[in-house]
Order: sequence, then structure tokens, then C-alpha cells
Amino acid sequence: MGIERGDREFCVSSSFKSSGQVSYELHDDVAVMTVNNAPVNALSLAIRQDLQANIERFDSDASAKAAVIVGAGKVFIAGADIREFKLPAIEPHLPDVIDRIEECTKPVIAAIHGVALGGGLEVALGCHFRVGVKGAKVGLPEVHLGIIPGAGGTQRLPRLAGYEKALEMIPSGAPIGTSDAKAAGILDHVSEESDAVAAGLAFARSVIDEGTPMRRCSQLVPAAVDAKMFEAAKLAVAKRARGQMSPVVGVEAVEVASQTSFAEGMEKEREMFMALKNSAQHRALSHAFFSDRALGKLPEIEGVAPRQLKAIGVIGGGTMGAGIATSALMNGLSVTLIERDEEALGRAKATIAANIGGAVKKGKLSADQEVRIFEEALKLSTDYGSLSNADLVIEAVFEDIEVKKQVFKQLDAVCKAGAVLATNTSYLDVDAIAAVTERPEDVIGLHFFSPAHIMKLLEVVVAEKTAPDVIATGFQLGKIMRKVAVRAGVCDGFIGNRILASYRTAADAIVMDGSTPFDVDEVMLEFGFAMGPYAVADLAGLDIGWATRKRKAPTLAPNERFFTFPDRLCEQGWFGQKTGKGFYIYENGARKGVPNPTVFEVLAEERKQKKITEQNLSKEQILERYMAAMVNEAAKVVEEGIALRPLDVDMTLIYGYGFPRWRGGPMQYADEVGLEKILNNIREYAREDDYFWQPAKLLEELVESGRTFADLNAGKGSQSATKT
Ligand code: 3H9
Repeated sequence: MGIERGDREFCVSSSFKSSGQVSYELHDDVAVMTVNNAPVNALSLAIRQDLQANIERFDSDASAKAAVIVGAGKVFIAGADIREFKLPAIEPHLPDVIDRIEECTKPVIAAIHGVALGGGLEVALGCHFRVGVKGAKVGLPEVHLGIIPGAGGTQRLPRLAGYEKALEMIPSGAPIGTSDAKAAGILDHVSEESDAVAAGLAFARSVIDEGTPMRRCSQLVPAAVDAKMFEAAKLAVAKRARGQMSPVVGVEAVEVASQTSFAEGMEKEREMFMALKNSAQHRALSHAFFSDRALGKLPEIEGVAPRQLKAIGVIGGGTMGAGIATSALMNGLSVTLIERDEEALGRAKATIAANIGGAVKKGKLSADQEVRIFEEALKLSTDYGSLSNADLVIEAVFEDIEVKKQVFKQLDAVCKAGAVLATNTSYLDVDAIAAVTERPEDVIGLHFFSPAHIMKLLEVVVAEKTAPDVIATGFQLGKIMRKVAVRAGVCDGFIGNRILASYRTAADAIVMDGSTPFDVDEVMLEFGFAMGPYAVADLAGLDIGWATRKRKAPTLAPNERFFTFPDRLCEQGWFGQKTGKGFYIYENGARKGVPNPTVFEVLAEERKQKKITEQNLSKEQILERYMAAMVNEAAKVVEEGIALRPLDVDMTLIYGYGFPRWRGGPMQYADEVGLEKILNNIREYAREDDYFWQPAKLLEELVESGRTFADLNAGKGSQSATKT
């Protein structure tokens, strides 16, 4: 059977020297090629060269009747080497290597263990058979990097598994397990063996003995399909993707498979892949991928073992305390929850039961686990003495420094030596709280976000005296609770809430000066946030901001602008969603509101009183101001060492504040826009309000030296000359 090869030549140059990262070993008449590129066998240039050379060798090796490709270590192959994406592409390109595998005249079998992802699955799709061992997963997660499969995945998968499966897997990027993959025809066999080599060899033997015909995905005839299916898929995927391009392009690439020959489809796939690979979205999502992995890599805890974490205590059973307890219980920790009286304990237990019940309904926990949690893991008490064995205690009481200090004095008296004492404060001074104890080195901030059993972000707030193993324990807790832990320093609001306060102030100024909250929300929705800041305020409760403004009013600087228009809503008892009215009106408990017309009247009146001449800002100008405030404050947060690196800010905003991941976070976004442009805008705005718009020194310094936030992430130069 001949196959389409285009005009590519498949030969290995005689000067090529194998790096030995793909080994070739004969097991009787079966060649086993093992890809060995720790930690995940990414398809680097050396691997591609070796793989191609070994395929050539196999094809001309008369003693080998079949070949098995396996991965060394934990996984089969996790895809292309993402780190090489920034470099010029060097031959052999992956699609060509895979074509060469498929073109082999003798059967090649992929034996998959761990995961076969992206280019890894594409290599397997180029093989003539695929075997999976127990627990293996296969997937095409490229969309999460802002690209699509670029080595035939969008053309071979629909031919092998059908359009529906391809439209499920490619735009979502979600991997599937062996039974699903077998049912879809992606795997020919699921082995009972746990060893991929043994599974591959056994399958190869049966292919040789039975003369099973070789199957090349590129040669399969795609089933006929109704074009409407792709239109519907594009609409549904675009809605979910909210501005991210790759999932939609993924659908389009699968559609191409239904319209053209394999060879043409491959050309089109390459074009689409390359266009996305050169996009800001790919840069942003790659940044997010590597930042996720960099968050816990901190010099201060390198090689430091965390303290024991089995039993934890939670003080306070309100929404936050109950959420923290739920998260701990769902992840196998035992929890002692302390409340003032039995009634409060009853309420806390009911909240936890509702949370856990919800998790069971969603299939995140089994009914057995639910029973075990309430029979064994959760203890309720009004006595601080019950915390004497706790390894870590998290305080989640009322946000008042005096109340918190009292709690910490009591904890200091009852907790065992070495217990970690944590506060869940969202902005109070952790140093001051630590100072009331005899063991400030054991005190840390663990700032969860509500609802704590759902939100991914955990700010690990390191106080002046916090010991390294206590920091390591904070990160360990994040890992156990499956949260994204970010290191933050002590200041009002830490990383996230401090930056939030700044861009909220900018939003209020934009509104006061002539736009509406609905304009701002619309711009931010179009930018990719799930909700705009005023819809978020309605959700959180307008009473929170009202209380903050009352506290702040007496401390204002003479030239500080202060925005009280939301007070006019609060004065009418409108606190947002929970009262049915706020900036929006929520009819019959609806979660999405319609603009509240009173807001227009309130704003007109306030502008009249304050003699404000209305500006007519365009959507672009609204976005520029909003983002400039966010980036400027974020730069100050990095400059002061509150965030160690720009990437810590980016991940905080993505996981805690709904910043679209495909934009990479505010610092990555700022690099894309250009720091000079942002700084110039800030200087321009400062002509109207030089109190709020004070440029961060770090921003000025980066512009002056021609560097970017990415340079700081890469460790190029100090964060700021101002930092000692
Ligand atoms: C692709 O294939 C494109 C093709 O369609 C077309 C090409 C033409 N490359 O996550 P971990 C590193 S795009 C380079 O902590 P785990 C990672 O940075 C690719 N490096 O381990 C980390 O390094 P460090 C499509 C990679 O056990 C270390 O490996 N594939 C790659 O929790 C350990 O990673 C994907 O998107 C890579 N492809 O999870 C899969 N992958 O130690 C991406 C990982 O220095 N990878 N590294 O921080 C994953 O999903 C997870 O890493 C995996 C292991 C599940 C494999």
C-alpha cells in the first residue's frame, strides 16, 4: 500500500550522530525503541533525529519483523518540547518523523504507559497499532498552550476515532483513559500488564503470528458528516473559550479533515499551527504553563522539608472557615473546627455538609468518603484545648486585628511545639499578629479565596520571622488541597487584594468621569474576564466596599479622589445579588442582572455636585486606564518584594481574580502591549490626578533599560534598583 508523502525526502544525513536518547534493542524478532528524555520524554530535536534514525534502521533490519515504541520513566511521551518553541525549528520536523513511522513497511506499535500527550499521541497515531497499559491516558492538550496539534493530530484522529471524538478531545484538550480510548478505536488493545515493554512485545507477537493487516490512519476514509455539526461545534466552543482562539481553530482543523485529502489537510494544519504558534495567546499560555511550575520553586525553601501535616484546626465556622475545613476534609486531612457555641458549630457543620454533599453529587467524592468524613475526620469543639494535637491551625475569624490577636494568644497557649499557626486574613498585618505569640517563626498567612473549597488560589503570606519550613508547609498544604500556592509578602492586601483595590479605584474614576459601570463591565468581559468589576462587586456584596470606605474616609490625603457613588445604592439597602439589587437588578433570584436605572441618576447627581465635566472615553481608553492601574500597582508589588517575580502576580490574578489565562496575567499582557506605552499613558493620566497615577519606579527603570517583566522572570537583572 503506497501512501502520500508529498515531496519530502526521508533520509538521515550521514553526518548525523545519534545522541542515544532513543535506544534500539532486539527482543527476538521485535525491535524495541525506547525514548529516553527525562522527565517527560519531550520530542526535542535530538529525540526526533534519533527516532527517525531508528525507524530507518528498523525498516532495513531484516532480523526485525515488528517494532515497539515505548517511553522510559513515568510516561510514554508528553509531546513536543515546549522549550524549543521559542527557537527556530530545525529538521527533522515532527510531522515528517511521524510520516516516516507510518510509512514503515513493517508494523510499528506504540505501547503507552503514563500519558501520551500532544506530539506523543501524534507519534502513536503514526504507528500502525496502539496498546495502552492500565492507568494510561491519551490526549491532545495543545489548545491549553494556545496552539493546535501540529503533527497530524487534527487529521489522523478524526480518521481513526471519528469527528465527534476529535471534536471532543481537540478543543477541550482533556485527556481520556484507556477504556474510553479503546471504545473510540484510539487504542487497539488495553493490556493487563503494567509494563509497557511487555505489553508491546505481547501485542507485536500476536500481530506477527496472526499477520494482522497494518493500519495507517492517514489512509482511513473519514466517515461522511453533516457540515452543520462543525458550525454548531464552533459556536459552542467559541462561547466557552471566551476569546481564546485555539479551541475554535481546533474545530476548524478537524473540519478540514472532512473536506480535503490527508496531504492537503496536513498542509492546512501546519498553516494553522504556525499562525497560532506565532500568536500572543501562545506566548501567554506558555508563560502560564511554565509559571505554574515556577511558583513553588523558591530559594528559601529549596531542599527544606515541610512539617508534618495530618491534623489541622480551623477557628471559625463561617463561610470561609467552613470552606477551608471542607477543602481539607476533601483532601484527606482530619479537621477540628472551633466555634464560640454549639449553635455556631451546628451552622458550620451544616455548611460543611452542604459543601461535601455538593462534591459527592459532582462525583468528586464517594458516598463512603462522605460517611468517613463525618464519622472520623471532622471534630467540632468550642474548646481551644482540642487543638493541642493539631499540626497546623488556620484562623478564619472576623477581620479585625484585635480579635485575631486574641485568637493567636490562645493558640500560643494550647498548640503543641512546632505547630504552624496560620491566619486567613485578607489584608491585616501578619507581623503584628505573629508578634503576640512567643513563636513568631511558626506564624504564617494562608489567604484562601471564597468559596475556599472551590477557588484555586492560596496566597502563602510570609511574615518577617516566618521559618523556612513553615513556608514549605504552607506550600505543602496547597499541594494537598490541590490549590495554586503563591508566595506573598506582608502589606495591605498582599498581592491580589492590593492590586484589586488599585484597579477598582481606577474603574470608579472612569465611571465618575462619565462612563457607566456597565461600560466598564462590558469592556472587561470583552477582554476575557468572566465578570466585570461591578458585577463582581454585586456578587461579593456592596456592603463590604461601603464599610471599607467608611473606615478610609477619615484617613484620606488632601489630593486623594474618593468615590462615594456606590454608597447611594447601599443607603437604600441595595447590597448587590443578595438583596436583589445593586449596580444590577436580579429579578427572581437570577444570577445575571440587568442594569439598575437608578445608577444613572445617582451618577448624574454626583457628577453635578462634584462639578465633573463628563469625558467620553472609548472602549479602548477604558481598557487602557484599567489595565494601566493594574500593571502599575503590580509593578509596585514586585518592586517592594511583596511578589517575588512578575510571574507570581500573573498567576495570582489568573487563579484568584478571573484574569483570562490566555492573556497570561497583567505583567505578561503589559510586555505584549509594551511597557513604554503603558508608562506614557500613566504619565498622561497623572496630569489629571497625580495622587493616584504615580508611576512605579520599577516600570520606569525597565523602560529606561529596555527590559521587560519577562526578563525579570528569567532572572535578568534585579527587580528594582530601589530594592535593597
Ligand atoms: C505539542 O506536542 C505540539 C505538537 O502537536 C506539534 C509539534 C510540531 N516540553 O508538569 P510537571 C517539563 S505541544 C518540555 O511538573 P507532572 C515541565 O516544565 C505539547 N518540558 O510533571 C517540568 O519541568 P521543570 C503538548 C515539559 O508529572 C517537568 O517537565 N503536550 C513538557 O506533574 C515536569 O513536568 C503538553 O502540553 C514538554 N512538553 O506532569 C503536555 N511537559 O521540572 C504538557 C512537561 O523544570 N505536560 N515539561 O519545572 C504536562 O501536561 C505534564 O508535564 C505531564 C507531567 C502530565 C506530562
